[in-house]
Amino acid sequence: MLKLFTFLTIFILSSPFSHAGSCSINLEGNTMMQYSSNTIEIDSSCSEFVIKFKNISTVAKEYGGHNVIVSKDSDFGALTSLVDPTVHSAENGYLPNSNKLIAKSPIIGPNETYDVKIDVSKLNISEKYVYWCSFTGHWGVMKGNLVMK
Ligand SMILES: [Cu+2]
Repeated sequence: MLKLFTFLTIFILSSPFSHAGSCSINLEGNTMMQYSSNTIEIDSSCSEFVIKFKNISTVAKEYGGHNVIVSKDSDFGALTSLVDPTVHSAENGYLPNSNKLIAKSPIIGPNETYDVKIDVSKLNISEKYVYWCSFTGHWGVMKGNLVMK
């Protein structure tokens, strides 16, 4: 009986209903070039959605920092081709300004955090969105899907 109760408690706490109305999520980037989540669901009733990003890697920012870029999946190829650390600063995610960038953070180093704020009114429920790290060589692995619910 206790086991059943424990199971039900865990089930209820982890069900999507208990998170209804949450307009933020915690996301980490680690030493293995991995995000802690490969999918982020955004409640379309949110006006703003915040990805609370933390770099938990031990690799120095200039050798392998992390960030979060939000874009349409269809713009991913064009945007990654614009990444150039010799021209653009880490503060700008090694990217030029572009209206294809829906949200972005600077490249951050170990134990640094950044709140990536997404204007949900810019998102379309029928479009495919992705979030990815614009440190050169990272986005092949550090890429996830952003899903509107
Ligand atoms: Cu990275």
